[in-house]
Amino acid sequence: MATLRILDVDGKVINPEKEPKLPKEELLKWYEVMVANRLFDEKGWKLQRQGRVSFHVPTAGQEAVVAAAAALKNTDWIFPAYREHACYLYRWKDLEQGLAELIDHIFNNEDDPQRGRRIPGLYGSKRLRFVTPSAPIGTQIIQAAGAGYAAKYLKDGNVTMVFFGDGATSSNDFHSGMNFAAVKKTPTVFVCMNNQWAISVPLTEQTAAKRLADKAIAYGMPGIQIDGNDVFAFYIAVSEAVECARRGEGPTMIEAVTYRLGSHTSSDDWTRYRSKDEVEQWKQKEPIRRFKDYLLNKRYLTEEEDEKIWKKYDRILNDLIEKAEKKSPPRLETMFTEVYEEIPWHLREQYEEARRFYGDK
Ligand SMILES: Cc1ncc(C[n+]2csc(CCOP(=O)(O)OP(=O)(O)O)c2C)c(N)n1
Ligand SMILES: [Mg+2]
Repeated sequence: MATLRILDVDGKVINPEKEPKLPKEELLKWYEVMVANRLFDEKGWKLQRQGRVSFHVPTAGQEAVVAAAAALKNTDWIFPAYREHACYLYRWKDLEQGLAELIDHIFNNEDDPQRGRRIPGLYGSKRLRFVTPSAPIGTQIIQAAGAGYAAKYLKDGNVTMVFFGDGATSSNDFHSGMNFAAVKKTPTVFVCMNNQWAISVPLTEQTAAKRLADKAIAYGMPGIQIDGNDVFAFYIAVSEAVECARRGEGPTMIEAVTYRLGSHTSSDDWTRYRSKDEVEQWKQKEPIRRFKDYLLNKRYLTEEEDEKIWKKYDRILNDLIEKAEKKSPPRLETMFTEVYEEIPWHLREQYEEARRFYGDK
């Protein structure tokens, strides 16, 4: 099967019968999320290098994923890995508020919803049904299969969508999750963000398969490969998989072929294991410029309006950073009170000891 692509690298529609018919406002919302995500990434990287935040997870090059969230209902569950910020931001009615929460989170300040207990980048929101990921690779795959099974049992009509990387396809949880979901026909959409690398391990060392999407065959579910830098391929593939899941026909695996333009995290340096040429070539195919060209061709956007969007989010993010940096760290007690519903005795002892040591902060 051919790779699904609707927008080519110049933003031209090459598959017109598949071009989604969506209102201009919706498409501009995707675009604003993508721009805000890219700027957040650039600023987050610099903040980490300046020692102002502790860690950063780059997302540049993978922003087309926004369209996957757009193909869901708000009651569907998203189980992200750690580069799906665009899906998280899309779920906010007010994008600025979403950015504010993300910025408070990376500063691990008192308004960070996770109160500093998570690595910056591994965040979630119960309200938005965007599940906090765990660090061990692949964990979210079995969680999404299980939550899909629960949705089927409850007949609540919801779908679970899970994101994981090419590296995660080598985890036991990939096998368990895919197999369970296919056997139980759970309403789950498996999205493999194949960005070609698992830290410094290239795809060729991860699998001998021609395409990761082919792995779906062994589990008895449909597998489709898409251009993961094409917002429309994302939207159409996820919409079809979601419809199939809601009809009770079970899960689908989507392999989104994309590229991580930055380093794995702020603890990594990509120049140590891949060529500048390779990165340059992928930059030509990156999703934001492609989508922008489409919007310009459609006359949904002008160059001047585009410039205004970038400037707007640059200013918004700078203001949020300034505010977030001035906020206090989470109160000491939140480390103990927000983990279990009732504090177990051993944590209470540790809390008392911490209070004696640090005072009542
Ligand atoms: C079980 C497990 N093994 C190893 C690691 C260390 N580790 C963190 S991210 C990562 C690479 C994951 O690559 P991929 O799944 O392709 O996702 P990407 O980072 O490319 O988005 C590894 C090996 C881990 N977190 N958990
Ligand atoms: Mg990867």
